[in-house]
Amino acid sequence: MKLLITSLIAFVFYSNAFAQCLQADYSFNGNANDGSGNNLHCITQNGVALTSNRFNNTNSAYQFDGIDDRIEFPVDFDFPIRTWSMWFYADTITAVPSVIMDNDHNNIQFGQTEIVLGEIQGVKNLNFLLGANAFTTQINEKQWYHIALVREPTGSSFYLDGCLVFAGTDTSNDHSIDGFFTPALGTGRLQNQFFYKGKLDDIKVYNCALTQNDISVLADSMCFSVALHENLNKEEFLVYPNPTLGNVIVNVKQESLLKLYNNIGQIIFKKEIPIGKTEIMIEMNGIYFVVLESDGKIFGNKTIVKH
Ligand SMILES: [Ca+2]
Ligand SMILES: [Ca+2]
Repeated sequence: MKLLITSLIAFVFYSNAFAQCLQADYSFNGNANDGSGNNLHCITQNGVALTSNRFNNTNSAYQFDGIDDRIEFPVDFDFPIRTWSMWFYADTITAVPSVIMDNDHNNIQFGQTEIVLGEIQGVKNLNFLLGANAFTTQINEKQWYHIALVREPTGSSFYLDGCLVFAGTDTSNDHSIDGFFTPALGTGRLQNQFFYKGKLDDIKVYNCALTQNDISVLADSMCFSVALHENLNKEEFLVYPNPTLGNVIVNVKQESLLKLYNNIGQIIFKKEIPIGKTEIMIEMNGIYFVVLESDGKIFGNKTIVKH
């Protein structure tokens, strides 16, 4: 099998090992319904409108106007072990904070969960909050990002574009003394201020703690600290020649999902491959990362160079 890599290949669906703990799944493809089977459908409010997603597919994400738009969840997902995963694209980030998601009220048992944007002295920031674990990192307007928050009884972990950016050990379950019992997207816990202007998509809530590798799968963005330093099962597959002039043979011992990333962590190619040899062609010179997944888990990765 010979595959010519020229552009992004259409994404394929495959089952993830962590799918069994998915509690709510909002693809925002045409509506705000929950696709997990639990029927936890969201309610859109004040004109929040369907828009294009990160692949430029129409009616596949929601646009918030920054004035009064919000999307309400039917329940508060107050799980002692939980993961939130989502994509966002902020049109503007200003000195007035804007809230992507706020799950915080006086009866919540396992801590508030908040994702807040704000500008301080010209720097645009993304703020994660889970209980009293907090982390701030600089981001850009008008760019899609994947974020994930993981809460465990021992602490919380925050991920940006598939990479762990913060691990906190606070277990105080901090929360506010007011707020709605059902969380919302696009506004703060009182749901009348801090409105978000931008897009949101693919909101997923799990009642388990996803791992770094799980989140790399969701983010379709290899974390380089994993790609370069984690010693995975490198004998499970062969990749040659390396360096290469263009053709690369990938030889695997199990059916796999092959992903090829460029040197800034963007996925440029994704394909299910059978047991044995698959030949791929790389056109552009550069450094690439071949990542193999099976059942939603990364089992190997290698760096290759195209001259
Ligand atoms: Ca509106
Ligand atoms: Ca979508």
